[in-house]
Amino acid sequence: MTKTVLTYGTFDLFHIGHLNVLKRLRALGDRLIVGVSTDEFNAVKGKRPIVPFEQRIEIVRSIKYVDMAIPEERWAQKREDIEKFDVQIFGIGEDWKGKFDELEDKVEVVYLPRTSGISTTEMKRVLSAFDERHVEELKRTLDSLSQIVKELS
Ligand code: C2G
Repeated sequence: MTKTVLTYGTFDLFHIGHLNVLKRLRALGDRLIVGVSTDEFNAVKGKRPIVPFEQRIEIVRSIKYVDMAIPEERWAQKREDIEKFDVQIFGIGEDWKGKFDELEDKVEVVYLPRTSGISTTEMKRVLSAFDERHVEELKRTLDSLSQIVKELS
């Protein structure tokens, strides 16, 4: 019998942490189905991805460990997807530990260790340093510094 693994995520600014968890999940079964959160559903989750949904799902679909990518639109869709795709294992990173135990009446629920040292949130924080306002601030500081240097010399 084909063992089907199911997971969900936003996969914004796709990085090695995303790749590792997909690779590990695929190794648990014969096929991996990935639900990619739509931009509307991310708004519900309080997230605003940088990369639009259409591009994120295309990237996930192109990962060799992924056999199928579907839109994730609601919290409640997990149970429907488990039925629809005849899923045996639900897996996700340990940052969700315990959050999906209620699915254990249907499937084996697995929480995998996260890849340390990389996160989309951190990447977005670093990128925000380059936004307009910060650059303007930087410019002003440099201008006043060069003014001081001029006055001192
Ligand atoms: N991940 C990881 N290591 C990292 C970063 C992320 O293993 N350094 C894993 C997460 O644990 C998750 C997957 O990568 O299993 C996707 O992470 P996100 O895109 O942040 O997913 P999230 O927005 O938390 O969506 O219904 C569940 C949600 O859709 C999960």
